Amino acid sequence: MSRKKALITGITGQDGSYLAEFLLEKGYEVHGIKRRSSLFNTERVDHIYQDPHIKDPQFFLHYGDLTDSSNLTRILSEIRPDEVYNLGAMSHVAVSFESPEYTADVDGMGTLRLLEAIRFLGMEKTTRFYQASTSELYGLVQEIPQKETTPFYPRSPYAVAKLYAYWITVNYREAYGMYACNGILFNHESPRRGETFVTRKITRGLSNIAIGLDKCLYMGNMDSLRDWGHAKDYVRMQWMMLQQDQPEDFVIATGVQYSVRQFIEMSASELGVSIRWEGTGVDEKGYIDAIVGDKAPGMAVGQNIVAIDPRYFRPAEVETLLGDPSNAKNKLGWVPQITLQEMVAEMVAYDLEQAQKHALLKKQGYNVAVSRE
Ligand code: NDP
Ligand code: GDR
Repeated sequence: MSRKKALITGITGQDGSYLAEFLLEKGYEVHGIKRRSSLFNTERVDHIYQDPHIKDPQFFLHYGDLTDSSNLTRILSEIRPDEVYNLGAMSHVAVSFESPEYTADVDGMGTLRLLEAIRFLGMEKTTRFYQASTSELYGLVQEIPQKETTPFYPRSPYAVAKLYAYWITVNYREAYGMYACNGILFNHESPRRGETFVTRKITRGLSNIAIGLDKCLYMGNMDSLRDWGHAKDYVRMQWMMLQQDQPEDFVIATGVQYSVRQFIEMSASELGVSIRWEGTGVDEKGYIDAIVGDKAPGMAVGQNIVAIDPRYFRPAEVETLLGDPSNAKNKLGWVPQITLQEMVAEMVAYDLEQAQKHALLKKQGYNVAVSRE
């Protein structure tokens, strides 16, 4: 039997890289779309890259973009994949307020372009389609916990674009009998998470502070509540959703919720740093909120390491998200295997190692800049 072929948009991102690994292990021929950039942008998949000159390669990258219909149509017609995973997106909620039109084009219209290309090529009955939908659709939550039937109330240009993508996926399923479905995924993280999402910003920032590469972590709303899982567990579910007899949309979550503040505490504790919160206000300079410092060699006792910078507040915030994954559990037998504690430990270990490498270079006299956002 010939190998199954999968096409992943967003393969260079967090989920795309884990999904590519997962599908290669399952024996798939894996194709991914990468964007042209002025610097290499394949760091997350370099370890699974295969030289196209070797015999029988199973991993292929194609230049492309979700804003380019003819490019998508050509790639699809060349590969004729059994499964398409649409993970590509401008995925940062705060940035979507800065670039709303681009976000709508990539995240909303991009999904339509892919679906329409599949239909145009006459592949709507043979190619299965997964859409990376999001808990951000619930935005201003109408029900706790959120499940597949909870009404949507998006709160950002990102979420509004993803709402279009959600419904156009449902529409192509109903109108053309396509096997197309939405995974409504709650936040999921890993050491491969982009550095400006809150969890990675925290584990990386605190690791840098712990060894003296930086002084302070500047945060936005630390009271927002999220249901955080591990990306590895969530990509397994993306694949499972395309292996059913009938297409169906599923919520993927852990069913447990923590605040950003608690995530900071867990990460600090993993680094052996004790945190004492001093206040909750915000002044015009950004209120210094946490005072710390023992054990960590790069910190002074009593050093202020966490401050609020109102620049990180969003024009409209999603205060609380908590998913109910019971449908995925009952119908597909999916349960997350990695706990939040284990994930925090993995992320901190990774970021501490990176920080130590930087510190070593600095000690050797190299000019090391620690970028933050
Ligand atoms: P990332 O931001 O890590 O990855 C996004 C990917 O999309 C990258 O490969 C990026 O390429 C690519 N991309 C961006 N713009 C375009 C474009 N115009 N054309 C083609 N590709 C593009 O996101 P995640 O891996 O975390 O998330 C994967 C998907 O799941 C996204 O759609 C996200 O919105 C959604 N999602 C994520 C959740 C999470 O908690 N992680 C939860 C729910 C949904 P490049 O590397 O060049 O930037
Ligand atoms: P989110 O993730 O917006 O939920 O979207 P993010 O990690 O960016 O924010 C989570 C919460 O933390 C608060 N926050 C901060 N966030 C960032 N990035 N930086 C800060 O300094 C900061 N301080 C506080 C935010 O206000 C927010 O409440 C992610 C993305 O992966 C989406 O693509 C995906 O759809 C959803 O998760 C589910």
